[in-house]
Amino acid sequence: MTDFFSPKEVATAIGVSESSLKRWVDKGLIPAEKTGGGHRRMRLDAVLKFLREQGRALSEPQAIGLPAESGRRPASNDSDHQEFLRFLLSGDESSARRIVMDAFLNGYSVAKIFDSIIVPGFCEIGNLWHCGTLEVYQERRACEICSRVVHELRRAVGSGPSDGPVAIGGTLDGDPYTIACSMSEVVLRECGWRALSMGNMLPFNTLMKAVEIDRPRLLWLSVTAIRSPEQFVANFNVLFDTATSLGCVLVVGGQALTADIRPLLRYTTYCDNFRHLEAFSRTIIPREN
Ligand code: B12
Repeated sequence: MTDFFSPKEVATAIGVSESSLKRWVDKGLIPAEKTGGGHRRMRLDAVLKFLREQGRALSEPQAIGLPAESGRRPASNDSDHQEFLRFLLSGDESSARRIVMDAFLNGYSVAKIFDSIIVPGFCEIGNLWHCGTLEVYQERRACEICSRVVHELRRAVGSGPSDGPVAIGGTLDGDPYTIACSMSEVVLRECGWRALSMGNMLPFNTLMKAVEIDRPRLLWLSVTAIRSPEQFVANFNVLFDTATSLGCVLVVGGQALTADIRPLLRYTTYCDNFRHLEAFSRTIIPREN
């Protein structure tokens, strides 16, 4: 799906005339680029930013690739995570997407969406699985849907300023968990970082190389499973020393970093949710706008 839309498509989505839309573009309310033939084209993230700032409802969200029924502005609320969970469990992907995109259009930061809607859902999935009341396929399908929803938010926040500081991250060898890692990338992108996840199961040596070659300002690690605690602690601390000697901060989070293991590790900051990451990352670079 393209990330660029014509004035006609955006006007249809919002339910205004194409000429009004073009006027807004020409006034600079929605940044647009011009094609070789001189036609205005708007990026999805620019359109969504405009909608969030103006509090505008959508009448035909599909025209810009959003789920049907999204953007009709029911206020997001405390029961969203229960509904989101219900849709995850029944495999209703478009309704799950709608809950999340509505929260985004209602002005929630991606960190708030993750902490208040998606993470509680997965915590409950873990409980249901533990009690044996959930089929394995439901858990796996929920992970698939979640990955696509997180990817959609990644498109929605855009790629950030091309001169933003670089952040890289991943999960370590023996750790197959991908969701928190991808979420960290999107949170940092929304905060103006050029963040790029390197994926999961990364051996320490290759992470060290990535830090030496890419010279990020921030390295994030999500740690949900640890294979051998002694080896983990030793390697982790070498990684910290290497990263900080190159001017990089090390931000960590994850269920496996328990109160027992954390005192043995060196890191710049530990976050137990994404709003912590959002707040910490903004102490390093100023807020955009
Ligand atoms: C999805 C899932 C899986 C999937 C993951 C798929 C994928 N693509 O990622 C798969 C199928 C791989 C899996 C496998 C297993 N799983 Co599992 N899994 C889960 C589940 C349901 C969700 C985890 C998740 O991703 N949540 C979403 C993320 C975003 O939330 P989070 O991890 O809580 O992270 C939060 C913070 O820690 C923090 N955070 C995390 N990382 C970072 C990083 C940064 C930088 C920041 C800022 C913040 C941050 O932010 C989040 C918000 O608060 C949990 C249930 C639960 N309660 O978490 C069980 C759970 C973690 N799994 C469990 C188990 C037992 C297993 C298996 C052993 C099952 C089995 N018998 O095979 C295997 C082990 C795999 C391994 N090699 O280690 C147990 C772990 C129990 C324990 N403490 O030992 C849990 C808790 C389920 C349960 N209730 O029993 N699992």
